[in-house]
Amino acid sequence: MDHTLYLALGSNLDDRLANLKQAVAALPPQMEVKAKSRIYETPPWGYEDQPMFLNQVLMAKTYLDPEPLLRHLKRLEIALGRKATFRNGPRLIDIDILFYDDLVLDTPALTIPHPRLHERGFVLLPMMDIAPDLVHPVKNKSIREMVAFCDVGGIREFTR
Ligand code: PH2
Ligand code: MG
Ligand code: MG
Repeated sequence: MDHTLYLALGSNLDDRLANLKQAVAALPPQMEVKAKSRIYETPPWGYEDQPMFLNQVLMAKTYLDPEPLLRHLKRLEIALGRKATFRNGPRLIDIDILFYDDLVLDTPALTIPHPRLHERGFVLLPMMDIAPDLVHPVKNKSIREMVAFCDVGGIREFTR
């Protein structure tokens, strides 16, 4: 478990809270969850005509290398019930790699850090809960600095 990983979880179909909880529960033994943000309800970004999302970010340790990790997460999404839709469309569960150590990687299959995280309030605001001082290895800006420049309108903590 010698790599530090940040993951973003999102769901906007069916029982969104249960979907996030099942995803967190499904991460071991390949990943050991060390920190969880609060859960936020967030307006859909990119394609607006769909239900509100629940979003959460996690810090975990893993022994998997990035490509096997990505393949594993894709399999998990399907096992948790995700069906193929369109880009930015509704999904039962989305599990995205945000950061992996200080790694900067750009291949056709995988870009780390996540290429759009710096402009997404639904990622940056939850990241403020668990790693406000984490510095983006490409932008050279902390989460705290990036969140100040992004739109967090309509995002609220989710409480039932
Ligand atoms: N995920 C997307 C596209 N748009 N909007 C919100 N609020 N939350 C998401 O997780 C999200 C999104 C693509 O993965
Ligand atoms: Mg995503
Ligand atoms: Mg995804």
